[in-house]
Amino acid sequence: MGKRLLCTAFACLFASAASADNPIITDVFTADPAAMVYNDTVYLYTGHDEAPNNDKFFEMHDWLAFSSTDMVNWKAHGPIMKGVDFEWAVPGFAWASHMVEKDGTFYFYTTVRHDETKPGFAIGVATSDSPTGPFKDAIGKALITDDMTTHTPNDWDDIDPAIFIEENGDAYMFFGNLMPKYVKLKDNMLELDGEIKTIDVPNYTEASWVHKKGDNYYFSYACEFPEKICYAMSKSIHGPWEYKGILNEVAGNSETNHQSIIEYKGKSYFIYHTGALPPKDGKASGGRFRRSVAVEPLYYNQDGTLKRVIMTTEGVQK
Ligand code: FUB
Repeated sequence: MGKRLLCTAFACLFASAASADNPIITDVFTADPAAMVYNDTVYLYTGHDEAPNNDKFFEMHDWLAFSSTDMVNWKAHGPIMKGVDFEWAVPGFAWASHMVEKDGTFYFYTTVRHDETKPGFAIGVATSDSPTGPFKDAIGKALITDDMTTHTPNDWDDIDPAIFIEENGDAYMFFGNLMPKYVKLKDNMLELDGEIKTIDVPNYTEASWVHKKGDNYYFSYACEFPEKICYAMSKSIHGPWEYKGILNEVAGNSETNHQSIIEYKGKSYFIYHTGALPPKDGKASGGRFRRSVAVEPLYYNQDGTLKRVIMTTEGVQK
């Protein structure tokens, strides 16, 4: 991982790469990236695609963590939690997640499928005192259940949490499918503080992410299907959001896309997934249910709008 095989006339050896090469992780399938910068290190959290082929559906049992100090070389920390560590969740649906730190505690918000007592998808929250876990269910029940979101009939309309914490400490959770939603969290980060509100942006599918640069708020999301990434801008976390267009086109060999946007050591990065891994060891190749995380630089225009991401196989440079 993060290493390039250098071949000379005499030998092949592993050496530190100047560029990361996409996908950045090649020994396991990784999806739905959520990156967090903490203590000068980038922590990357991913779902873990384990479907045996690209025919049926996702099979996702746990979440993985990786870290890097140069965005090129990535260290694997293994699984930080299994979906069924939420005792109320059914196996196989460890979908998209988001990590934030507040006052020394790491809060892991994530999508799972609830058991028959509250049918449909749900969002759980787990905590740890380390960014690499282990993480434990913090409240013993779901933070969001399907019956709390009735704007659309699909039972997966409450997936893909993304947290944004304002400079004054106010925290909001963005989430949704088909209808984007957000809700304020209480100071303890473990309870909702008020009603769930909807967001007015076009072509929303899922994968909400909010970041801020200067005094601009950016709401990016997977749009249409197969998914591109679109974005909107606002001067307030509460909107109104002004649609700005496509940020990233459909990613290779994957109907879904899911972005994470961070700033690290003065540069901006767009982290996403593709289906680009070739077959290995006689196993099925990457694809719609066997995805892999990739990283590109992200650039802003002078007026604060975002330049469209160019997907590459080289990835980012050191
Ligand atoms: O990985 C399962 C689901 O696919 C995620 O929750 C969505 O964002 C899409 O990537």
